[in-house]
Amino acid sequence: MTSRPVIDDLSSFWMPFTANRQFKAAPRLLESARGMYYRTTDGREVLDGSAGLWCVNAGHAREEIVAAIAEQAATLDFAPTFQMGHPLAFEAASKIAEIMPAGLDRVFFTNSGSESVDTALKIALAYHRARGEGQRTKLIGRERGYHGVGFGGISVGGIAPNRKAFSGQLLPAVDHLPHTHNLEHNAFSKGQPGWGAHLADDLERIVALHDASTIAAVIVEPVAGSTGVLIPPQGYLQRLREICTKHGILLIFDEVITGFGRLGKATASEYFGVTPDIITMAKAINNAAVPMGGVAASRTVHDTIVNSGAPGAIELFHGYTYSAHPLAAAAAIATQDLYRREGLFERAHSLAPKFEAAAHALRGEKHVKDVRNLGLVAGIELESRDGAPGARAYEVFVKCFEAGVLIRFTGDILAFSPPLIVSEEEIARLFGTVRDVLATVQ
Ligand code: PXG
Repeated sequence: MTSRPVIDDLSSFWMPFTANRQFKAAPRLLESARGMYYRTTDGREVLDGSAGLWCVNAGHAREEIVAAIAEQAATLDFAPTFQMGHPLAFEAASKIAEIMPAGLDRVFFTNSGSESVDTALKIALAYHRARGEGQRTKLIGRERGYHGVGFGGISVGGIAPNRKAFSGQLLPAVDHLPHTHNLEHNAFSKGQPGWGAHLADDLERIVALHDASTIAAVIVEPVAGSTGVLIPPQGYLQRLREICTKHGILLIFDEVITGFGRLGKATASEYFGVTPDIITMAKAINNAAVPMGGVAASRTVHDTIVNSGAPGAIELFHGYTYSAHPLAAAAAIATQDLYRREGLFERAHSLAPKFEAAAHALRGEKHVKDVRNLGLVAGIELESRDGAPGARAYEVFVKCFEAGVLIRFTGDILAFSPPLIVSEEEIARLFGTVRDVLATVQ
């Protein structure tokens, strides 16, 4: 592969969720990728311990996906899906529907997780209105929840810095459940922690405060990823489901990170045996080869909305120019076929115990105050430096990258989510590198 000259003007690209000035002073640039590895512009190989941003679950540049996109680009580059259609849109939706929990087989396509969240929240409001309970408008999120960056997503989300600058214009009818993170009770839990199911009961308090007749939906990540890998306590999601059902509130699982094999099943819903009314998805839907997201709604939700419109009327005033874009749809079909053919969800399931052992082997290393994990996700929480939260994890991240391993961090929590094709040797290298780096960090 020919190397392009490294661009020397980095000023025009305003980078997302990045310390722009810090990055541009010492950039980290990726040039190509294959399988488990990135290659940097200075020719170094980097083991991908984060599946890009939790999204390249089948590994990079998979031939089948590349070929499907190339062929589609030459055959039908774009087709509208407003009052028009193209076959791959329907095929992609059917393939996704096949692996969703029973009954959640109506799929709306978006281009990102943020759009999926806004779509799901709007569907929840439209559903209640269609069934004559249009006063159900309140949306309940959770502290430390991440639901993307749209106004809906940051409103139900629970990350202070994501809300602060925009706080004057967040959605007004929102409340939040408490988060479930508690190291006093749950530090170094392997898999689901035992303590904390009762935190779901706070939904009863919220219902008592606002009255169920005003609440449309509860949205949570089954496993919170971006705020530092928060694993739900045993019984917690079941309890949320029961309370929602009791009060006629829709339950939305934001599976943007947990979908498509991350926990060793197609969805976290399947993994936990808890079925929500709506699932949002995005990352890994098509191996991140073309931007795409989706929302799977139950037939009840879908049919209530679609059957409520007058014949010939548009039932849901919502959609994106690129909903089910042909290249994204082609990539989704090829990716879903690949996941199935290679048994990648099962592979994640069978690797999970080894991944867990490798992560927990870092217990006792300098600065480590918690290790937590589920499926092929792990979080390692570090003690923060006095007066400089996040600085230590950032240093670990940079040093790991220099040592040839890409991880993620948020605050002082390191996050691990390799592609599902990762080998046992690569798992060992991933955590081994972090161990070596931790020993060098103050
Ligand atoms: N919901 C969840 C649960 C997410 O994790 C989004 C929605 C938004 O998706 P988009 O496609 O709009 O970014 C996300 C995204 C990280 C990291 O390293 C996590 C995300 C994005 C970028 C980085 O934790 N999550």
